[in-house]
Amino acid sequence: MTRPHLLQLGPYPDWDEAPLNAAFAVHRYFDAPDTDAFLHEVGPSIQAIATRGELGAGRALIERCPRLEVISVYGVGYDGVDLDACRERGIRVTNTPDVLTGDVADLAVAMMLSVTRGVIAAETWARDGSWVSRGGYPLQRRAWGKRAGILGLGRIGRAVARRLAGFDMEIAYCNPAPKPDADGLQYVADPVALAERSDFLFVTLAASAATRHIVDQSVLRALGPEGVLINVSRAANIDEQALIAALEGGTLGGAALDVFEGEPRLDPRFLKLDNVLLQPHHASGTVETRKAMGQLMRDNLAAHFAGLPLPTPVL
Ligand code: 8YV
Repeated sequence: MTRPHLLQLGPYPDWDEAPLNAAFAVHRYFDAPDTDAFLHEVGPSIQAIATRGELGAGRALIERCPRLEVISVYGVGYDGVDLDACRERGIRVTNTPDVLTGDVADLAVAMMLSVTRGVIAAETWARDGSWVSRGGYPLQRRAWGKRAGILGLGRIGRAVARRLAGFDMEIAYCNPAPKPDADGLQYVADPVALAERSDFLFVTLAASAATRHIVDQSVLRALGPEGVLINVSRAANIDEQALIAALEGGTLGGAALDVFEGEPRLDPRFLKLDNVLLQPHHASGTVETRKAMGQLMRDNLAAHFAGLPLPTPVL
């Protein structure tokens, strides 16, 4: 039986590459020295695209693949996939929800603790002799018992809230509409109002054109000089220029970020700031979760080509 032709947009761990290569005729876009020439050659044969959350698949690429039937995203976020282009041609889109929720929520909480207790700089203090030469580490800010805001009460936002309940925090959330089953969390209709009543503001919102820069200057101002922003969603949900200005000017207490505009390259101004924790977009990055993501990505592709219902369809 001939294997369907698949365009692979980025690398996967070896444990995913092997089964993908066994089931598909894989064309590695990211290895091509000249992607335009590569697409000219293989584009007409492509029936499936395997991509990752942060890589997506834009209209121009989709248009180069006239036989494309399905795009399978290794990641829960599909904001990088041009859904309109897919709808126009009846191209199916799948993602990997649920399997990564716990790990993303774990890292969000770790980031909160790390930034408010100065865990990274304290480690340097112990390691570089400062403890001996300068004495005890400067006092930090407490996490437990404070007020947390969850911007976006989806699967990941709920998992963050469940974890924070163990920190005896007052937790509120903001969503386009109140959730009927919000586990007793307080609903706040407006992001500025949520930031005003938060010490820690978690951004766990699925990104879309409608949420672009939802965390803007006014939200950052409301969070204030003692407030901390934690983003494990997408950089586009935050006005990064306003964020850097607020961190530089001290009008925002701190930030812990797993996602950046133009990642993996960071705005160099971030590197000069000591009130920001920088993480390399790895919230879903555990062996257990990445294995489950790879499996689900392949299960979706296999179901499509077997004519079966897709396990986790977006479109
Ligand atoms: C990435 C993500 O897919 O789930 C998402 O939307 O952005 C991540 O899980 C992951 O970094 C693999 O590329």
